[in-house]
Amino acid sequence: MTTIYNYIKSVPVVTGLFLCLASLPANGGILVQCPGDADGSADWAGGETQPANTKCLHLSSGDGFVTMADGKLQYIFGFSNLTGIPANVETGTADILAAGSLAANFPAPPIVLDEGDDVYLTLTNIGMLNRPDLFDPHSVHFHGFPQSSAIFDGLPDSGVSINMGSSLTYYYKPNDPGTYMYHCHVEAAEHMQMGMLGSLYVRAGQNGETHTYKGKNFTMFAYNDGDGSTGYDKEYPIQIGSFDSAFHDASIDVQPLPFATMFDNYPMLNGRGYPDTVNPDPLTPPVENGEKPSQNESTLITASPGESVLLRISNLNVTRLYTLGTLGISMRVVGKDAKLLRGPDGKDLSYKTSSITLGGGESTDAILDIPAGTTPGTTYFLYTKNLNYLSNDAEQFGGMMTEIRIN
Ligand SMILES: [Cu+2]
Repeated sequence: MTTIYNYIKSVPVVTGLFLCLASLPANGGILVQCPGDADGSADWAGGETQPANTKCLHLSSGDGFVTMADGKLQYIFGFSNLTGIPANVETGTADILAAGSLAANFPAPPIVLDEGDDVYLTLTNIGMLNRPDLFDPHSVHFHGFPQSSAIFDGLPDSGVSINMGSSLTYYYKPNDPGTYMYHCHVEAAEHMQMGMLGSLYVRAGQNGETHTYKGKNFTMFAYNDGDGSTGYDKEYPIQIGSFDSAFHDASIDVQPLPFATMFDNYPMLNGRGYPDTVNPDPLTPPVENGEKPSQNESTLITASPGESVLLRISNLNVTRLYTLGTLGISMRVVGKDAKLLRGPDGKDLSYKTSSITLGGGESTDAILDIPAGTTPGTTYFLYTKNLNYLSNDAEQFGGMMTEIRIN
């Protein structure tokens, strides 16, 4: 008797497919693709060879908790870094699930690329342990990336998003240096309010050359300026963000989410309110995370007299614009939205200011030129000029502020 199965089996291509599936390792949907890396760790430790100009990264998406500066616990969705954990081996799935569960970071791990890199970024969707009723896919959207291919752009409408238990390796070729940002683009207003945001920047191809600007030699530059005018000694990614605690509480309590009344009461830099912003270490992790660190990015800026400090500032906040300002030292704005501030004829459009205003999705490259005669021990502040947001909910003298310490 000819069954459908026997019929299918008789087709050589389909038989081949069955054989292929049978030969896959028993590691479910987690497959990390990274040239030269055999074990799926997204690195080349243990004798593997890294191809030139190649970067790999393995991120998880899932849930977890962070602690606000006033002690309030907040439930979040977010990304964490799984790079270095072998995924494509017998124990890979168990190891990845253990590392990626309740591991959400806020902000997401910063992604640092070099112009011209071949970038392979694998996202594994672990799922939300505290919301087993949800089956949300997630994605990575490289915001402002000018050479995006639809399939790797993270928009669920025009590309793909990653279901729970699955992974996808995104490919990028960043040819334009500048300060970008990344976020999940699935149900963006919800997933971004919940914390799926991070810094991303592309270092300039001009790095390594020596250019002299105003009597100082530089080998690192924000952009391919040709004249050293975007040269810097140190760089700091700073992401503006803020949370509406009522929204996060409704999420963990499985209640309707208050989209129309979204009102952020925790203004932050790199996922912390002052004074947590100046803590150089990861914050003490909440026990609710199984004590996995979830707030790893300090915003303490330190510099020596005479140094030039590049602030790579981005805003991925959902609800409003924020103004960041300095007191006693000006910012030299050399780039906006990942573009060098130059006119079509090459005219220098950079400017000095003590305040910049960014809406969601905008970025600014600002250089602090610390005067050579600055007294060590001097502290400047970088803070929001929306003074009501210098707060951690009901607590004042906090919020969106950090220190620039001259040593
Ligand atoms: Cu998401």
